[in-house]
Amino acid sequence: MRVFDFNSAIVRTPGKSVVNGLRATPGLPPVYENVLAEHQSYIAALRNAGVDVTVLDALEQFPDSIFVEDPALVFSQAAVLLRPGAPSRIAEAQELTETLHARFDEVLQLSKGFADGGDILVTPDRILIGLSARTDETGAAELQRLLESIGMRSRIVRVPRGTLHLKSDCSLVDEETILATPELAQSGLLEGYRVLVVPNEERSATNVLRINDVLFIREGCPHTQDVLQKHGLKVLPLPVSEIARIDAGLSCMSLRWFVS
Ligand code: CIR
Repeated sequence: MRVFDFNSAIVRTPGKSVVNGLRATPGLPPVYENVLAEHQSYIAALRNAGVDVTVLDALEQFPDSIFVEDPALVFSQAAVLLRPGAPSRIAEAQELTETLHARFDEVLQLSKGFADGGDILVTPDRILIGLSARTDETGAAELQRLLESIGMRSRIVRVPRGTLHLKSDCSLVDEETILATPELAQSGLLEGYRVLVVPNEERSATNVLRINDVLFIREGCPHTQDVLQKHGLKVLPLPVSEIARIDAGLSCMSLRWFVS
């Protein structure tokens, strides 16, 4: 089984409060109805790719809770409840506890420090844990220890300054290849992987999502699409311009795993 083979996923419906989601730079907030439409097309794309999708109810008290990737990490054999680094998001993990216990025999819990799922890149031979403004050294070391306990190797790396999450700057597209921003590609951090570089003007397209044989990418990024198609990938562009207003991309809207 490949690390991007999935048949199960959890997503969470956006609440109306999503318009107040965190964002690093000022600008227009998203429009609720448009976020909802993007979310629905994302769910449809997951289902078309062969994934059984559980849709959780909206949580109005947590504007960013649509981004279920950040408060947890899931694998076939176990799940990990994380501690998101933004104060407004830390309690989102608790909201997933019941759902994860109902689906996984083993549910581990980060007990100290902070770590966001957006900073965790799963690759075939190791997991990269990015240190960022959301994931600190204590959280990363504790996560590394938890991963070891379930037989998974990881490496802690530093995310370039100003980048929200590790996966804002890179994504796994096949078993050997990572799509990355020019800075991350040159950083030496991805040594051992083949790296495809996102054209600088389309850097917001770096967060892509491989599901089985399809690669979801951000709509309206022709150069990135071209790079990926030339690499032989089957690409599916999806609309994410509304959630991009609150610094989000494609991986953050789901937790994905494979049930045998
Ligand atoms: C945040 O700042 O936490 C949200 N507005 C965006 C989270 C995006 N998460 C992700 O890419 N994993």
